[in-house]
Amino acid sequence: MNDGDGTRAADAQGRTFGPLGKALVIIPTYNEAENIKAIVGRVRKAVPEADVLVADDNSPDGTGALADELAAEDDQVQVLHRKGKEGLGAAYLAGFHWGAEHGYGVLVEMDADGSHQPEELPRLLTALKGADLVLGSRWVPGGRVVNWPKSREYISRGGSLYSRMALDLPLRDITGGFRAFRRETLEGLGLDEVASQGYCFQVDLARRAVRAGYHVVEVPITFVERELGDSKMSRDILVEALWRVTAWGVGERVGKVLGREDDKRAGQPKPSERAAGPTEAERSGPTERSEHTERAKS
Ligand SMILES: Nc1nc2c(ncn2[C@@H]2O[C@H](COP(=O)(O)OP(=O)(O)OP(=O)(O)O)[C@@H](O)[C@H]2O)c(=O)[nH]1
Ligand SMILES: [Mg+2]
Repeated sequence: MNDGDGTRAADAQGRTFGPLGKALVIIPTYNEAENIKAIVGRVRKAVPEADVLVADDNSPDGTGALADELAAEDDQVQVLHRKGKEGLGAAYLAGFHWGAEHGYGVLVEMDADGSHQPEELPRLLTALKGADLVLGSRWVPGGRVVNWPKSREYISRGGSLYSRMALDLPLRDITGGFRAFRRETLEGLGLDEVASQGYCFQVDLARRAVRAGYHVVEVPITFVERELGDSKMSRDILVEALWRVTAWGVGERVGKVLGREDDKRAGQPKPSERAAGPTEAERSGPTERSEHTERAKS
């Protein structure tokens, strides 16, 4: 991989990746007044070349106004004021659209509460030189969580394990929200159809990226439990994740069975009978096929 100026990089399978454009770190906020200034300051210091977009859902605690103060002092900080609380997924979708419209080549997801450490951003961005999508991962070797009660760890590990099995994904941390996307990757995910809001928004994007054949890399991170402010995690968010992941898993399995029946009727060879590798149509599709095996990098 050419890590120098990043003009061209290749992964272990020999696929080459184009240069990374300018990065936008999107920070969704709802009542993060105690955290917003510190986190934006840390991002600006850790990756001075990147810009920051705070996507605030009209937080009653005045987070949006504090973000405006930061933006007034620093041209590389912008604020997207949204009309009310619509969930993490909607805030990210709005941030992605804003970033694409403004020509950013890399879109980063990061929480405001300090759980995602800005000092780890350079490692994510370096890994993105040889990938379509990089996931900050707690559950690959080298990844860990700090100050989490065991109950929270079980829920998170269980959520990733269930998603991994139900959706047959070769990934370890599927619910995490510290990620770096190439803009072209986001453009290939069909974001207009994404309706998920809470944790399952992250599962949905990971699932779409793997299904589209993108090269997804997990990089170990140290996740630190928030010290200030309140969690927005709720029972509703967990229930939404559970039913959506289950529905996707069932839907995909039914789709596969029906697809096989259609192939038989049309006299097509089954996928297992086909010569190895993607078809010409798949190769020339918008999303160049590649391996998307999990690989931990440090
Ligand atoms: N704009 C916007 N941001 C949100 C919304 N819900 C959560 N967030 C932000 O999304 C990030 C993650 O939310 P958290 O409450 O930390 O959720 P969590 O990390 O799963 O839960 P904890 O580990 O308990 O902190 C934080 O920056 C929140 O402020 C929302 O509805 N709108
Ligand atoms: Mg949090």
